[in-house]
Amino acid sequence: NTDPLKKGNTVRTKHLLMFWQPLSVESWIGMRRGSLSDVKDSVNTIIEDVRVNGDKALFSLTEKFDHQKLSSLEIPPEEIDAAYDQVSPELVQALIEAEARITQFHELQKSKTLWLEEMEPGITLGVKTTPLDRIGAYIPGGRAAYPSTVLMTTVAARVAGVPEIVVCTPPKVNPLTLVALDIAGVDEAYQLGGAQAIAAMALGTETIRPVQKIVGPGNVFVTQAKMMLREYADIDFPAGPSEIGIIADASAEPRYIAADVLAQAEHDPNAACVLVTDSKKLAAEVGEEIAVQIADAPRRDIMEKALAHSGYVIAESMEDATDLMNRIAPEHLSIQTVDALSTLSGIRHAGSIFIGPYTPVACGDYASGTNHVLPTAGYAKSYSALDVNHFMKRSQVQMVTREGLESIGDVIEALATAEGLAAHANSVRLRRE
Ligand code: HSO
Ligand code: ZN
Repeated sequence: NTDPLKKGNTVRTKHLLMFWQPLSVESWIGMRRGSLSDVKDSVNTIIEDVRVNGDKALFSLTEKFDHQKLSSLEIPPEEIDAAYDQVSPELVQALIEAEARITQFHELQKSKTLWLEEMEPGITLGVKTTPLDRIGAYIPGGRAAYPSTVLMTTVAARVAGVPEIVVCTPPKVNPLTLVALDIAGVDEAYQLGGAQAIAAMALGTETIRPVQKIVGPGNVFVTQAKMMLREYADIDFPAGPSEIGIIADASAEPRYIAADVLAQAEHDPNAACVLVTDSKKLAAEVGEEIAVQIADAPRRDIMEKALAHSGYVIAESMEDATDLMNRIAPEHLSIQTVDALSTLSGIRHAGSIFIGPYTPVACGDYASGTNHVLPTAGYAKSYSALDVNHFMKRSQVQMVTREGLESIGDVIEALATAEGLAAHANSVRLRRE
């Protein structure tokens, strides 16, 4: 019934063409990267302003970009208290429940603070794990103002044991975000957005002491600033506009896939969705469903823009589909196949993976407990979802006895001498005498 020549089907078919099109993996990959370097110069100007003028630059840049005359950089604690009166008790409860599940899942990620293992007589090796001292989380404002992101970034740090957790978020902070800051137990919160917030946290100013690592999503300015300031503060990974990849076979439910596509598309005009399937029929049905579901969607405008660079890829087989999906390395991967766990075994690159018909991405966005701060634009090939390990570092430890030194002494002395480092060799030799 999608034949455009049949009477009554014209409108629907027009929608299909507009909203849902065949795509190549190459074009997807090409579209997801880039644009960061376009803002390099303007971000550099902002960074230098903050470096030279400190707080003064933060006030003037906030006036320029956010049109706010701040009286303090810090979000006044009274404002956070007052926010509770502006949100419903049900919403506060929802945040509390989400926080509890996120905490529970992140607790499971903690490794031992110290392990030691005797590798051979007299040679004991191990690893000591320590949380970072001070971290910063960036929480976007504007269209992408998410209280849930406060929980995702800061709970992971708190569970890791980071004693000082700083948040920056653009001024005119939404009351539910303020409540989330309180529930998460954030130590310092600043009403600062954009590249200037990243510069302040990385370089430090009179008011804001520098942090060791900056995490959280952001627009191109924020992400570019994170990349450029890595000399001063480590970062999590580039986290840009949201994406979903769906790998599905003929057994999948098109309505559910369409719903997940639109859930991703409503994030941002630059969000993107790709279905990889061996079923042409499924791809067509998903297109029809998208046309139906988008009709009265509140964020239809944004969705249409996102769908303009979204679509489907027809694979020759499900193995081929898996290979294509690994090349895409999507931020979110939804697996809708008869044997989803066997599909999972072939997947190598994805930020977060959602299995089966009853696991929409929204589960992980809010409340199941997994993190929603994820590498986008194919960065899932080399980075992992935000977790406790992002806030920890590991020191390797060793303890060698006289006996152990005897076992490895000859090897050390030989290699040290070959490298022309006589003092290294001597530090072993004199202990063996
Ligand atoms: N899908 C977004 C997270 C989010 N969704 C927040 C709703 N609120 C990036 O993973
Ligand atoms: Zn989302």
